[in-house]
Amino acid sequence: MPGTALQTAALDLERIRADFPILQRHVNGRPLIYLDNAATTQKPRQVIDALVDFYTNTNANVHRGVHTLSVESTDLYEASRERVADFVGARSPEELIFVRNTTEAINLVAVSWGRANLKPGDEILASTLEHHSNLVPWQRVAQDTGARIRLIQLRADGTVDLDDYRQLLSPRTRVVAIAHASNVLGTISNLPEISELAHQVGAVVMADGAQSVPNVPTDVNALGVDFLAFSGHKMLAPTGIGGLWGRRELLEEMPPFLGGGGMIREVFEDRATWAPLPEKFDAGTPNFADAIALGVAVDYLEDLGMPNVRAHEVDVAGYALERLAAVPDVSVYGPRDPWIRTGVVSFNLEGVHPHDAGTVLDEAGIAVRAGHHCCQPLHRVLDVAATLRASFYIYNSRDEVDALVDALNTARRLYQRSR
Ligand code: 7TS
Repeated sequence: MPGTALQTAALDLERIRADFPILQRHVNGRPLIYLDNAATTQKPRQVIDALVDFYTNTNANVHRGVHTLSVESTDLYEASRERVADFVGARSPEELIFVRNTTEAINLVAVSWGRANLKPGDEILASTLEHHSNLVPWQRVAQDTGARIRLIQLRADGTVDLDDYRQLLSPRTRVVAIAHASNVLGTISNLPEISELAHQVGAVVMADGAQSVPNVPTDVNALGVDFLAFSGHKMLAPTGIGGLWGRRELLEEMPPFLGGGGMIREVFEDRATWAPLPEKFDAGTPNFADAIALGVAVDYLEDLGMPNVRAHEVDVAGYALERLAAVPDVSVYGPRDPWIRTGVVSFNLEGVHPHDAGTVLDEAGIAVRAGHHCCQPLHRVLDVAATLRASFYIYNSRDEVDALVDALNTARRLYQRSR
């Protein structure tokens, strides 16, 4: 099953790869093969140039000055909010709060919405495959409020078990915290159905879109969720910027997360009133430079077309699933059908610790992640301490999958000889 040229039906890989300076790098004397995109993606020169251009020509604080640079900076910041809001299908940019990352977005909801709405006896449902970011903030607010967390089980193929979910749902359920896509199994959750069932019992849905917004066309209204969190750094943008989309009525009711400059309407000696959305959640100087670059990243993805991004990912991940299934001693986790998962493929090589296999791959210039990927409850269910994970994005090719398989075969031979 030989790899094919740098071309899939969906994307012009040669052109895309030329946009990513880091792909020219060599690692351990070999051309870099970057397969750790679920951890963070590389940046195209359009995003890097936008940052340099902003700091070179425009830099000024936003919403604070009457001078020209501040007005220009504010206009760019708010224009970016509009583009990012539109990218996830928001009805209005006021529903899009800039945050540092997915983790901060979920903490914002858990603290602000959770403390105002949860009481003893209430239940928070999350699934077994949640990243710690969509579990630990809820555990903390549960401890503070007397609410209780219950985990929805997975089916054998790693998808969220909707029968178990239906059984757990009750009038006590106040919030359902669920990943749109798993960062280990790649499985995509059926959010429209999960949201409809949650709403029937009066619960809100906090969707963790860290692994879906970069890969899958996203429309918050079609998904039916109430909150959606995502990280810019996993979708070509700089680190330190991400988004929280929330339904306007909920965001309006919620108290601010952080207090300080920018989020107030009026301040008195002993109290203050809050600015309207989205400023209510924008305390202190925001990360405007990176927010502006996130808008450029979104433009880059929109130019490619999210359906094409998705089709390319299905092609490369599908090819990886096919090839890995044929490698002796390799077990792949999650479903075989690439259409019900994203470009994340986790696996183990029998008898070889994931960190050792990861080191052999690194010697071949291949970057993958080894570990529990911040999903310890899931790894307990999989009954392994760690896995190897290859995660593909717009610049990865079938040829790189072939190189991964060759390097895994090298690791197998090396460790079989030493056993
Ligand atoms: N949720 C999911 C599903 C994730 O995959 C991650 C990051 C997060 C939340 C947290 O995102 P952050 O930007 O706030 O850190 N996942 C990974 C990963 O799989 N490897 O490194 C980071």
